[in-house]
Amino acid sequence: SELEKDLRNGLANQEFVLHYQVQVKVDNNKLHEPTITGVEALVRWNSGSRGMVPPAQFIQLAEETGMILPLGQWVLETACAQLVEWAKSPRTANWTMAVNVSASQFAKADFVTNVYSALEKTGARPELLKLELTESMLVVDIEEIILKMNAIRARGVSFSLDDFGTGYSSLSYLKRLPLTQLKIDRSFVRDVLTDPSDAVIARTIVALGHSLGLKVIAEGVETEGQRDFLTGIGVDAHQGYLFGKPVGVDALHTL
Ligand code: G
Ligand code: G
Ligand code: MN
Ligand code: NA
Repeated sequence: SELEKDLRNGLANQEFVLHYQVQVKVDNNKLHEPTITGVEALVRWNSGSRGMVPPAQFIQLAEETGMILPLGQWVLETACAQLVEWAKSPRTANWTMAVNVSASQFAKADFVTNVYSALEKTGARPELLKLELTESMLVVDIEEIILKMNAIRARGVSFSLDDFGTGYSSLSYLKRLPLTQLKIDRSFVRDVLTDPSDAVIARTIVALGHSLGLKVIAEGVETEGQRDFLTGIGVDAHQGYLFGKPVGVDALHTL
């Protein structure tokens, strides 16, 4: 297709950029003074002919055509290079970097070495890199998945389970995966103040995560009410428009 051709050229012509959205820690006694602890990298396609294309319009095609592999590696290396850049300044030196990993990228036999390679090529501190997986990619060959995750964990890289609560998650699998964080999907956050079921789901995810020794982050936090409620039920970290939209690296430093 035309889009596929453009995507291929876009990769060759370095038309992709990363935007970053802050992740914060909120102290119950200082609700208005969140501390930035890191960011999530979100890819954007700055296409010559199409303008700024959001990932919803090209990630699926990139998956279907295999282009997600070079694109995903570019994202990983660029995010790691940004960590090294941030290491130079005290304000940003300890920021973590969350990177979304697609199913086909993770499924590749060389995924583990690709992660090592991004770290070695850039010199980024592995402890600052956090890979976001989704439940849907963790259903096939769980033993193989655990081996891969353990190999990456052994280098110090951590794992967050993205969109948690929306997919199929067996609790027995969840217990065995070397995760460090659960990310409450924003569909539960949106109406958490008005829909009692969403409030119960959010509380349950926090309890489940904590009982498994995991941190819990909420995404899609847009209002102070949501922030205060989520902080109150023990959420460890927040991400959402209330704290900052995904922005280019320069705009990030003026937040
Ligand atoms: O802002 P937002 O439109 O950035 O992202 C939409 C979706 O695209 C999200 O589900 C997000 O996980 C996904 N996405 C964003 N960046 C990347 C990336 O670098 N790799 C993969 N696989 N998915 C991404
Ligand atoms: O699926 P993933 O969690 O990787 O996606 C991140 C997506 O969520 C991006 O599309 C990003 O733009 C979007 N996003 C981030 N914060 C908010 C928010 O506060 N509200 C809404 N509606 N979307 C958000
Ligand atoms: Mn994500
Ligand atoms: Na998500």
